[in-house]
Formats: sequence, structure tokens, C-alpha cells
Amino acid sequence: MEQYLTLCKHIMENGTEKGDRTGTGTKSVFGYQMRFDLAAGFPLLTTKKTAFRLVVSELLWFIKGDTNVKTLIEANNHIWDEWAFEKWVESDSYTGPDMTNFGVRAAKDPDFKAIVDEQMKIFCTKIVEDEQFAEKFGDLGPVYGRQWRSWPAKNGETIDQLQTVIEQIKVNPDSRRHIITAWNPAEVEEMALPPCHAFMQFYVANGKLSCQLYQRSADVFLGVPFNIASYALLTHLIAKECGLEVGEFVHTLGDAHLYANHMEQVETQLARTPRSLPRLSLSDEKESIYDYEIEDIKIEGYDPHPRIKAPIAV
Ligand code: THF
Repeated sequence: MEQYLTLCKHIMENGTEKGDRTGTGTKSVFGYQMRFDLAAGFPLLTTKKTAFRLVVSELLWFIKGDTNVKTLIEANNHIWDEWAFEKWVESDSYTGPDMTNFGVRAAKDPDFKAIVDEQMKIFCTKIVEDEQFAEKFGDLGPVYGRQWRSWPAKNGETIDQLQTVIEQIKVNPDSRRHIITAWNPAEVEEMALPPCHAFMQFYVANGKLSCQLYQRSADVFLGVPFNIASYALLTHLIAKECGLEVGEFVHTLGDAHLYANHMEQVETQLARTPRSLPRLSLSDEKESIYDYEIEDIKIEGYDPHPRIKAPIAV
């Protein structure tokens, strides 16, 4: 994963200091590309422990077309909590302490962070225990799962982009139209967060399936290790279903940034030496990509450096 460390170094050395929506501040470059040979090992970061089970539960959530954080919370995956929580605290139903700009304030003030954590716990409990609450506040709007599996088309019909791509890879592998887009301009406003990993294309050559992703906005320390692993896993799953080997994952970034409050963590990581990549192990019993459960997808031989904590920008 030298590619990833090279990206971090590149932003540190050449990035422009730039304000952002979250008010955290970033160092950023525009336009960058990494390539990962998926046959050489599974690209899960070894210079910090990355929670593969969270990558798996999030990807299965996308694949199943789900957009409600309830499923993730039940799988003990909390990476999307903040975006649903934000909708709740801005609604009339919320009666707790003032949560304006909770992300930035919590990152700066440990006492306030404790108050946010407490409200977040209440939120997660309500999501799991109260079905109506979950329906109202757990849904992130028409985000990835909805666009991948049921993009709203004309006459009330929907388009299953994922299924179409899988079918076309099987019958027409040479096609240059193996595309899935999560960026739906008509619906961006209704989404809790417009898609960051927005547009992907698949490519078949020499019996191998490759994938290229265009990511408009890349949180290089926290998000990108997840995004690389997620699309590598998606490529493996589709390749297996289509009877192909895996080729490359090509990761193209738009605004690639390091948040101002991740700099020390990046330095720690850059001082570490990458280790050999783990291997992916998929259950042989699944006929289709829609049948996988979390326990069917495992990583073997993963021996990373310890985890490095960092605050998420909301
Ligand atoms: N917003 C921001 N600011 N960055 C992102 O990477 C991001 N995403 C998704 C949506 N909005 C985003 C959510 N993905 C973590 C990882 C991925 C996320 C969100 C959060 C995270 O905090 N990872 C921790 C571990 C968390 C845990 O153990 O619970 C880590 O140390 O890796 C990118 O698509």
C-alpha cells in the first residue's frame, strides 16, 4: 500500500490550505490516481488497523439497496450515525441540548463531546427499539443503495444499475458501458450527504475484471482506506459471480484532502513500514452477490500496525 502513503506525502507536500463545508479546514489537491493490482493481495491498509467488518457491513448495505442506518447500527457499525443524527437534532422532535455544528464543536471541546455522545446513544437506542422513529430518522434519503439498485426512472419505474452491470459483464464483457452512478442530480438535495464515491466503471480483459472509481471528495485519512477496501471487495464479489479473475482497482480522486485535525495521525502513519497484504476469503456457497452475509466474507493473514484514532468531520 505504498500508493496510499505516497498520496498522503503528496498532499502534505503539495496541498493547498483550503476551507471546507464542515469548518474543520483541510490541505487539499485536485485530481490524483492510484492503481491496485487485486491479484497481488487485498488492499486493506497495513500501516494502521482498519476495521474490515465495517467495510463489509457497509458494502452489503449498499448492495441490498438499503438506505436506513438501522441495519448498520444493528450490525454494530456506527460510521453513518452522524448523518442521520444530524437530521434528528435539526427536527422539531428533538428536545435535548443544542446540537448546532455538533461535529466541529465536539472535535474542539471534550465536555461538549460527552454531551453529543450521550445524545448519540439515545438516538441509536431509539433507532433500534422504535420502528416508527427508525423509519423517520434512520433513513439517509436516496443515497448509494437507492441509486445503485432503484434509480428512479420515467413512469415510476426504477433502474437496477448493479444488476444490469452484472448481467452485461456476463453477456457483453467488452462493453464500455459497465457503469454505475450514485450521483443523481435530481435527488442530491434530498440526500443526507451527496455521494462522495460517485461513479464507477467496470472493464473486462484477459478474463479479469477491473474497476475504476471516480471519487469527487476524498477524506484521505479516515474515508479513503475504507473506500479502497470497499471497491476492491465489490470487484471481487462481481468477478466471482461472473466467473472472472480480479484485475485492477483504479482509484481516481477529485478533491483529495487531509483534515487539519488529522495531521499528527498522518505523520505517525508515514513513519510506519507497510506489511504484506492480507487475502480475501469468500464463502463458496453463495450463488449471487445479493446472498452474502457478513460472516461469508473474511480477511486472512491481516497483521496491521495498531489503530490510529481521529475525529470524523461532519
Ligand atoms: N464524511 C467524512 N468526513 N469522511 C468520510 O470518510 C466519510 N465517508 C462516509 C460518509 N461521510 C464521510 C462514512 N464513512 C469512519 C470511516 C468511514 C466513514 C465514516 C467514519 C471512521 O471513523 N473510521 C474509524 C473507525 C470507526 C469505528 O471503529 O467505529 C477509523 O479509525 O477508521 C466516506 O465514504
